[in-house]
Amino acid sequence: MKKGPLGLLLILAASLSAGVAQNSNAIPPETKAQRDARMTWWRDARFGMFIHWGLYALPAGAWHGQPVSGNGEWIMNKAQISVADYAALTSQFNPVKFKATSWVRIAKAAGMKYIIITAKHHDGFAMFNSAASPFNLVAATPFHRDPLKELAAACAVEDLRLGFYYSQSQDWHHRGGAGNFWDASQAGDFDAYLDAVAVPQVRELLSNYGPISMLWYDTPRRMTEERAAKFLPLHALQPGIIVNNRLRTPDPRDGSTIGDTETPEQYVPPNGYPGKDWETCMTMNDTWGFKKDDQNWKSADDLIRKLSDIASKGGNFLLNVGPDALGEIPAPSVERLQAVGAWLQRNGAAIYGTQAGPFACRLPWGRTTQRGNTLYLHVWEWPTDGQLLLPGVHHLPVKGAATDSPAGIVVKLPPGPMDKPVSIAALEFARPVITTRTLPTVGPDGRVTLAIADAEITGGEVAGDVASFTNRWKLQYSFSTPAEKLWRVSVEVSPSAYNRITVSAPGPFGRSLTAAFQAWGKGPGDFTTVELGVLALEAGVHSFEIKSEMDELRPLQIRRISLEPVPQ
Ligand code: FHN
Repeated sequence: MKKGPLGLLLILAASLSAGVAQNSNAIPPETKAQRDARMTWWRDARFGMFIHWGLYALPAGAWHGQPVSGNGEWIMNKAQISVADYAALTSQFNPVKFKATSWVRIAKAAGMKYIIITAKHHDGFAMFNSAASPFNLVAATPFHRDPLKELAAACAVEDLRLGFYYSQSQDWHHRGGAGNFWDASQAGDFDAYLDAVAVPQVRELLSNYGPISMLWYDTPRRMTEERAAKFLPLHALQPGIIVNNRLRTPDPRDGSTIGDTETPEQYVPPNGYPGKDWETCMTMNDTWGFKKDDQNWKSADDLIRKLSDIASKGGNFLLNVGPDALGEIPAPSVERLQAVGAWLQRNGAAIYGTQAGPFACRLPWGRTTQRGNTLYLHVWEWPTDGQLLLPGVHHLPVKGAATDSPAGIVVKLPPGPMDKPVSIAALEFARPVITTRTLPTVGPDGRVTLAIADAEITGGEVAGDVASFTNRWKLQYSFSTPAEKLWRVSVEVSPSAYNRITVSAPGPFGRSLTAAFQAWGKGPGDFTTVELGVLALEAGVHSFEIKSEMDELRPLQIRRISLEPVPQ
């Protein structure tokens, strides 16, 4: 990483954890038509259930009576619990309320089409019957049942696809597994661990549970190409399986990796990944694994809008639940899933089997998806005059009331919202809708200028060309650049105090930078240009994000962002 010019305090940090790019699908080599056929069910599905369930549900976020910060499934690491003490939890783990059919029916009623469950997370505990290690639910707990077997049977009955999450690299229990820095008794050879535990367990998972539709690897620390190659032949045990992009560490030369799906975590990429298959995974509160004190639930309305947003960008939504130690999905999760399911019952046509909407720009009133000649308008903000502009569309629908205007057709809607929090209106055209609007790109002055109107805004208020923020905020943009370059990023801002913000552009060369700046203006409307640092961007479409990094109130206004090429 290069350091940019330091007009201000600047820290550059590589951002390679999630959302890494794929460049090929090595598993197995196939034609585009074969790949499309293999991905069809998944592309149509759009909505799946992630389940993080393991021994960590027992401490549920507290150790020796003290709350432990971080995700519930990371408690062994965060509280630096010894291998022996953590393993002792097995004697009390007895999830007698677990009922595979209940879980599968909850997912199905929510409108989810597939389930991905943690077969083994970083704690190394297998939630299935494994001959490769006795540290598993069947051998080591009083429960003695194999929930994955039961889930496979229930999914077959209810016609849901099943996939397994497997932490191939991090394993804090077995000798040699990556990630355990606090208990010397776990030290060992990483390759020996892969050969003795991870590879045999993935083989078991792909051999003993009937049809498995997806394999979801995670945190590929130390997973070189050679090490990844130990797993690749196993995938042939499940012809047609879909594998995510986290088996191998990204290639340091270009950030590429292998696998079928991009995996943005806890965020919706502003422009999706055009031309790629991708899936946002997200928690409903702030943890993946059960934590009894985490009640910071996203609302059902928020989740429905996220599903609409993700579908509008051509992605899937893998929404997490963290069942408790007795084997029950927490009630707040079930309530939210019921609400999403009810909305999908009415509006599923606008989600399942659709493709990304045709608009490159942000639509102020909502989102769109399309299937064939049908364009689905996802109306988030009902227009007070009942009229919606479809910018850049200049042919009228064959079904649906609309008139043409220089900016695009104007659709006439009924007086009030038809549904909440998203109303769907379907327009039928004689051919698929293609818009003429394009993404922001390099202007005649050689710069990329991003206006507030180009942004996806979280946590602020817009008036004219200015967004005002009083607390946590985020601006997301999509833009394209024609050539690989270094760009000096600056922001036109009206600050009132010290601020710290991050700028990131995930992708092969995209990096993140954290910039702290101190600048006082005369208050709102007094703008100054603050330079944030330098980003390296390859040619293509970028998902660019700028957000606050401070919890305290730091009032701020932003007018525009600009990227100026750095002479090289
Ligand atoms: O460390 C894990 C985390 O616990 C969780 O499993 C998520 C889900 O995508 N993945 C890792 C972080 O990227």
